[in-house]
Amino acid sequence: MKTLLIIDVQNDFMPSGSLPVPNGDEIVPVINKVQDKFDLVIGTQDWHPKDHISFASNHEEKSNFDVIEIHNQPQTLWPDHCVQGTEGAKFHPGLNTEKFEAIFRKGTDKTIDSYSAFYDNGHLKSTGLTGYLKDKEITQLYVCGLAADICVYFSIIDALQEGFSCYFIDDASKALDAKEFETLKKEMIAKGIQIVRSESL
Ligand code: VGL
Ligand code: ZN
Repeated sequence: MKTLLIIDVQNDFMPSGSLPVPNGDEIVPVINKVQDKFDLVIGTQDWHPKDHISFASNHEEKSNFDVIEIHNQPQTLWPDHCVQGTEGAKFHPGLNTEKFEAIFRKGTDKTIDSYSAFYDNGHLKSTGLTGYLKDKEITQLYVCGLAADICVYFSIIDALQEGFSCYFIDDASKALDAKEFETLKKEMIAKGIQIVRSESL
């Protein structure tokens, strides 16, 4: 079954949101169009409680984008975003979600961040996505969404480690830091992830 995993196409990651990804809204029509090429479509949502550890507002004397250490790992402190139940956490209103068979929510534990759709950043707890896909005997995964250099990147690296063949849809994704993402893209290619464009699907 040809499977598409759409990462975090949510209002707060749009140009008018609280953690804007440059041109993030441009991928919405591209994602709507490619969904027809897939037998199984799954979405994810970043879904934080208000007191989430990744929000700078929950740390005294810290600013947005400061980096601190949590569980022996660097943690960027973000503006409040994708708070459970808020407008910012909703999918972009133009995103077609009719074909979504399942939605996996992540970042729900206030004590740890979760960039990947598969595991939290400490790789302590699984979201259940691997089991869900393996039950369906999925072996290949196409991944796209926001942000290419954060949640899409960590999801695809975990997917590879879980044994899936991975395809990154370049024009259906946008990065927070496009320049930094060029380096990560080279790393993805070196690891065996294929970079594809939506027209070729
Ligand atoms: C994301 C930063 C913080 C993402 C989520 O979806 O890429 N980035 N939380
Ligand atoms: Zn987040």
